[in-house]
Amino acid sequence: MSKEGDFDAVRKDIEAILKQKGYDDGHIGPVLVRLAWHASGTYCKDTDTGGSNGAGMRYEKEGGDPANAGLQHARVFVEPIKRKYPWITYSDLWTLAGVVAIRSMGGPDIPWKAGRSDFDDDSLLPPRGRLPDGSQAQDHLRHIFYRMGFNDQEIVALSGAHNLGRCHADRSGFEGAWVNNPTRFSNQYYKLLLKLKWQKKDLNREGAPWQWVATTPGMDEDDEPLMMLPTDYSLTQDAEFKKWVEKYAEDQDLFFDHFSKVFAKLVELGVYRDEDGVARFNNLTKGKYES
Ligand code: ZEM
Repeated sequence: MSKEGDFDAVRKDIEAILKQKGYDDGHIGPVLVRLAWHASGTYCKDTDTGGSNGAGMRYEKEGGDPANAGLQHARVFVEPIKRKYPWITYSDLWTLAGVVAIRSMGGPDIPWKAGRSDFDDDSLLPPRGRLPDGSQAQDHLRHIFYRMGFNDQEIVALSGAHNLGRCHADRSGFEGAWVNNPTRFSNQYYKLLLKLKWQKKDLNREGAPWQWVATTPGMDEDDEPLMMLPTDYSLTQDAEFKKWVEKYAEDQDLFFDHFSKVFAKLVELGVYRDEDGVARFNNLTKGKYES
């Protein structure tokens, strides 16, 4: 039996479940990273609501949001760890799982602090519609990520998480992976954005009308092409964003350094710790959702 607060033991147990034969590319790391991101990306700096406190996806109101489709798999994968370490909050577990997964897939170390609190019911959840929509473009990215308090450089660095994992037709409507080795963290996403000849492919699905696709020279004809969301591609169609795409394509160390900082900031959104180290809730408790 591990002692309360032994986060190193939790980290080890998360690492031990990452490889899962029969799930996607044999690895649950990418979907855990997406869980940490969606748990945090509801933050609004103007109202100081949302963010990684609360673990609201346990409730239908947030968990059933179409934007969160597929994340029930991630939550089920980490449930045995919650049962083994009942003292950890879900909001700490989900953010820690993302950080551990990134490191384990060859990514940077990311500073992580414990202390998030879980909601006891669904009365304090942020409204739906705060997460980005992949079928849109750079104006939408700015609208969504400025609301969380990120700048242009941070938007491009965060987007590099799409070096991991894939899209699932039955979750988002989009399909395929961004890179050839989607369980290895690198700056390949930026290189491919600039290098490949991207073409529009119609999907004709609600929320996912089309996406960009391309093949790399080594690929067979019947291999699944690589993909980019309209939002990913828009990073190359905007001078300020493209500048950072080029820097990160050239310099993986710079990308890892910036990604570590921005992911650490992401999982801290809306978290304020009292002197005892426990994060009470932010303005969610003050009924600010009327506006
Ligand atoms: Zn994603 N993301 N994301 N993302 N994301 C998907 C998958 C993954 C956007 C988006 O619409 C989508 C960030 C930002 C943005 C990951 C991490 C992060 C999918 C596919 C979509 C549609 C879902 C599916 O079908 O399963 C948009 C528009 C974004 C705006 C920039 C940020 C920030 C992330 C972390 C820092 C990851 C790891 C995945 C892969 C999940 C998986 O199951 O493999």
